[in-house]
Amino acid sequence: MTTKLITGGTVVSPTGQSLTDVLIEDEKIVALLEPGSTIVGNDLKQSVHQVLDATGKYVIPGGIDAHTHMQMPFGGTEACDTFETGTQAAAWGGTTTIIDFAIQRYGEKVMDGLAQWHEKAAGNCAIDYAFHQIIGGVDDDALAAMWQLPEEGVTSFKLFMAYPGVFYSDDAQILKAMQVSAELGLLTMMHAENGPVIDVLAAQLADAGKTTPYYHGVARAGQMEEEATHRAIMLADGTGAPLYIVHVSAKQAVAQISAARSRGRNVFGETCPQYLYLSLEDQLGAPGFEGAKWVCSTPLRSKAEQHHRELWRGLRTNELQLVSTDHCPFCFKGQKELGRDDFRLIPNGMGTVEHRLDLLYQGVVEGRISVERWVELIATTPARMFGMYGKKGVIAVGADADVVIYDPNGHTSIGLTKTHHMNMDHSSWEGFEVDGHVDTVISRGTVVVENDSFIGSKGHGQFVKRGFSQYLT
Ligand code: DUC
Ligand code: ZN
Ligand code: ZN
Repeated sequence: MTTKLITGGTVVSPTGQSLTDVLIEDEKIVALLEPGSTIVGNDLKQSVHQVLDATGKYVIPGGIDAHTHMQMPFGGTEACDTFETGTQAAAWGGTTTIIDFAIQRYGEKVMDGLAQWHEKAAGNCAIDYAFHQIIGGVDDDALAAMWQLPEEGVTSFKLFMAYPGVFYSDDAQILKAMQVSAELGLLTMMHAENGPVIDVLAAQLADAGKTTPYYHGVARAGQMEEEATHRAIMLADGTGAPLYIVHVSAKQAVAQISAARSRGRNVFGETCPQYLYLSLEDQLGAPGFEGAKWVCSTPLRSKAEQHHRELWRGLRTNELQLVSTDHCPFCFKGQKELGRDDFRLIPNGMGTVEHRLDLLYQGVVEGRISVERWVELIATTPARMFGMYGKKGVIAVGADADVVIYDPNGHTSIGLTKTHHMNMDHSSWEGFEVDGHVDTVISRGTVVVENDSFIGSKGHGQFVKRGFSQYLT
């Protein structure tokens, strides 16, 4: 038995904060104590194996990134973080659980795709991990296989209204998958962009010689996200399926989600740090081919159109419920470069898994969200949304000891030669200077990051079998 005491810190939950000491025994939190309490002995600091001083710091539940793509084959190449490098980078940034996407494509078996993802991840992760299932080919076989997912601990699946010929599902396929979702209580996650229309617009731009990364953002117009979000909501409405819209970037999509929620529908929305800070003008429009670093879908949107403001507002008012990263990193050399002559060939995705807590904390620094809401967005709601609450997402007796000691007075300089542990040859966040610092990260009772060093190990992370979403019961 190993015991640890986190002392002097302020424990933050979505409902408040208080000076509380946290006692950990092996992998679990076993007591929350008033500082100085003698209820479990007069000399607790002397009798535990390790004391972690959190004076002046926040003590928060470990972050849960509910949307990552480690070593995902995509865009003619493969996302360059492995489960090993990606989960280490996540740990550096205070994330102690990721939910990655297992993949099934047209003609493939769902259970084979899931088994393949287990093979990739098992024994390689520094932190705990769970899976969603991408259904990239909705056929009778896939529909039948969906019934087995809950017992595998996979209670959510992603469909794509974009990427024809790759992961795309047409409306009839979406309807059928949603019927299963409604019956089973599986959460339908939707990539909501009108792919067939986007592909025509992209071809027209390329034919007109508009081939730079900027036109990726032009082709994937806001109307295409708005329309697909609306259509997904209507299909969910008709079938009764619970719906979760991933990587929302357009303010019009927020309005669609918000309207559905006001009608009492089980519709949820996630956004990502890139949509809160980066833009079509500044990043996709960077000189030369530089903008390729920020080609992702949904795309970065126009600064002038005030999407950032509306997304922050949505996060504050609970029109959007959580912030994930859609971490899907590609190196510039040899990967992003595939599209040097044609933006359509640039692999879609960027890397953020390491920086989500810090980037969101800027919302607290700038007065956009409260510190309690920060914790809710990065840890507690992901746990509740994806069936892990109690074990994850909360500092409470009986919960896994996934804990971050966060220094609000610290500072983090992000950049390739500064803070950067993802397996990428560039940082999507180069030059970002942020207030706040992840000091200590504990994963199931083991300190994995301390004193600006990673001291965890490959294989410490375990697969988390998830239950059904707490928002649906
Ligand atoms: N969008 C991306 O940018 N990358 C991975 C898949 C996706 O939907
Ligand atoms: Zn997507
Ligand atoms: Zn994604």
